[in-house]
Amino acid sequence: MEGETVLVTGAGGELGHQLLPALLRRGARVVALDVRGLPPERPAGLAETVRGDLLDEHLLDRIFEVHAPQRIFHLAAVLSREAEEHPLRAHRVNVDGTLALLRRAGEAAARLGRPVQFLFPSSIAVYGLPDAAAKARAGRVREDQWTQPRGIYGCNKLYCELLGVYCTQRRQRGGQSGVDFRALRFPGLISAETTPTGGTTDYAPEMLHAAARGEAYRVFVAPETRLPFMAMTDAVEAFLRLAEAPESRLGRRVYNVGAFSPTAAEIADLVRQAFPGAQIAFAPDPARQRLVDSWPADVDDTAAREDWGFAPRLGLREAFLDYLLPALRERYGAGR
Ligand code: VAH
Repeated sequence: MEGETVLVTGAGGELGHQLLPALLRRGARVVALDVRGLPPERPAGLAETVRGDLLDEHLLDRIFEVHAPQRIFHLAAVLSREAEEHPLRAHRVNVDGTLALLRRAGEAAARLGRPVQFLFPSSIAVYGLPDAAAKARAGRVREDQWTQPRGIYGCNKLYCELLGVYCTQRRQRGGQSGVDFRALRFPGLISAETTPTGGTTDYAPEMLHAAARGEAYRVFVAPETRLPFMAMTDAVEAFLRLAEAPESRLGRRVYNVGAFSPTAAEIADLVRQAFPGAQIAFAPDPARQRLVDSWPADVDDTAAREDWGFAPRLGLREAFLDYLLPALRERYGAGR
């Protein structure tokens, strides 16, 4: 990645917060785009920081003309809860925005005479189990199972996966340069450095950060709700490992990745052990419960492990003890 120009959309978000420095450490020339701009603590050394809208055609044209990115990490998205509340805006950002970027990536590849790599954060939201009983029976879900999403965000992500695969297959059939699309179906992600906005897996990081701040928290899913999660550090490492994998190693373009699959009650128990005074109550929200009941309890990530060596470093206890708790105690006060 040394010396390559990499465009990151949604760069001001949670994944971007840790991806940007990781790309800079690999010697990439990073262009960061976010509709809200980047937070003050942005990393030094970015080639350009652009505050702008992915749907601004002229802005995208300028970025591609000036920078001609060789890789794109397309993180910009309206997440699941917000997407349910604003489905049309979710479609415009999640689908129309992705299509606009795919089109320009293909055009840039033709000009460059080499493929432009397009890294896409898909989600376990593309899966749709009909109810909690089917979810329990399904267990660890493979990439080709249960892809009937119940939420608009999952529909958006699944369609964008299909668009990316289509663009890649056109390149491979036609022989001309085009898009090298690669996607990970991320589970819920937990970061010590940032808190999420607009998601449905947010209860896990929100519970943890609230306890570290000494604030009470009401969990919006039932205690028995089980979902796959991973530490943000492992998510960034997986994304970069996929990006750097030789294309010949890829048996597919869309991969599951996971690390641990606790219930919400198990997360609450770990938080209470770390912060004995934590006030955690369960108050399930029916709409959000229906959504999480349609997402798999766990994912089968064998393909990622076998094809390109995916290997998360942190299981549930290590994520808490080695990554999250030390960082949170430093962030919110050593005494907690
Ligand atoms: C969300 N964090 O909650 C995202 C995730 C599995 C869902 O993609 O919307």
